[in-house]
Amino acid sequence: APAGLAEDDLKELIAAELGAVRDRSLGLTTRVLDHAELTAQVSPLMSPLVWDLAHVGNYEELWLLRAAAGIDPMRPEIDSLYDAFEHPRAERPALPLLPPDEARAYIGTVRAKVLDSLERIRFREDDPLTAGGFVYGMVVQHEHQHDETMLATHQLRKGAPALLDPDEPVPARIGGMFPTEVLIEAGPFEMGTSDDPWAYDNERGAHIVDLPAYYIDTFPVTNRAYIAFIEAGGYDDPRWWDPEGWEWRSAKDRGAPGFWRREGGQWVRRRFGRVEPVPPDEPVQHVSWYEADAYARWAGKRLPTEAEWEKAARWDPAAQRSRRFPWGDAYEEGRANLGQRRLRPTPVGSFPGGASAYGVQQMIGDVWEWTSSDFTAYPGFRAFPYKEYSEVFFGPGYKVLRGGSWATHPLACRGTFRNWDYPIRRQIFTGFRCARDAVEAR
Ligand code: AVJ
Ligand code: FE
Repeated sequence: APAGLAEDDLKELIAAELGAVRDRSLGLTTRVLDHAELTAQVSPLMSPLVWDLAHVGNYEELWLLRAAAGIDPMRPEIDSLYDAFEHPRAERPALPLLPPDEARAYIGTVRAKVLDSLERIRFREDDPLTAGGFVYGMVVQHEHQHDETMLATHQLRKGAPALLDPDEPVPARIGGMFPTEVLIEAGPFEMGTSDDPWAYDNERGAHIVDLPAYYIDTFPVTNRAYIAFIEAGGYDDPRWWDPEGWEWRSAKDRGAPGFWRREGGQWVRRRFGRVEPVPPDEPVQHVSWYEADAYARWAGKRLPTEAEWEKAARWDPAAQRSRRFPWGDAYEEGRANLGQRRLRPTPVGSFPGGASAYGVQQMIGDVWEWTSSDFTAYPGFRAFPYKEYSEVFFGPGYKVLRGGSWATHPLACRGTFRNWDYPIRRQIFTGFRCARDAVEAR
């Protein structure tokens, strides 16, 4: 977290993180795929990878060169190509996009000018754009978010595997007997943030929310548990489904999470070009909100609200304050599966050291978790620095996801971070956990 750093140290951190995220982006694009694959569209849901690559550079030019440093546009004629609002994803392959070598040269030139201007710029506490290095943090996070999107494109792509799974080992197991759910007592907690320097507008500001008591699952729902739902006929019983979810399920006769199929009497899944048996202890991935909602009803539970998720993750009842991460305020390696250290979620129980004050585990990393909540503005919300990051998406169409996935970088993840998507979507790295009402003894 950049809070409290001297300006020079903050600039050093920013330069290092800009370098690291670019290395990640190139490792998902020009280093592993040829011209044809970079310019192809693998699904109408996704951009050609070469679009993401030039888009992150164009966004960096807009915010770090033009807005922050006052430098004239380099190539104003390409702005509209990379404006996500002018051209929906389905249209992007038909645009006269920069070819891969030109895209790489363009983003490299932008980057060189950014590093040059970073030395001269002053971060001013009275200027919200540069205070605490905010706009630089925004651009670093933006590129990491697109890298996660690019991983979803890789997952959808056909053909020989392009990505190597670093497959970092998980910490050694300690203990091992955990309750299946945890009681969160009734009472107020602080939701959102007013002082996280790189938080997005939609996470601000901190406000008190009072919740009745509830139970929340210790872990995300596993493949083993989800297979029990499938085998109990869960996909064939409209009692469990939201009416719109039943329609979604029926339109294509869906009967399992994305990328799964039945082979030789067992469930297998395609993962980045390789087929493997579905690992029973991993959190289920690639489920839509409708599938999560149906499972929860079948299990006699429900999805947690966004506030319930955040209280279980962040509130420390002894200290009467909210933490930035479940385990504390600082990001620490070895407490969560984040940052593409593996190409998969880890089995439940892999990170007991990442538990929240209440003992809820793996809330950060592994899989994005669907909540029952629509994506809406917090009290006193003000769009900053532009309406198209969050504000235009507020409303009943989108459901909130929390916690980040194995593909989310630690800089784009924290207990307050809010993600959102349509309830039918499951190409992203989504899972869920369940909750239920509790009636407290008097
Ligand atoms: C926050 C993941 C929904 O990918 O649409 C990227 C992030 N915003 N470029 C998205 C984003 C602008 C956004 N999500
Ligand atoms: Fe973007």
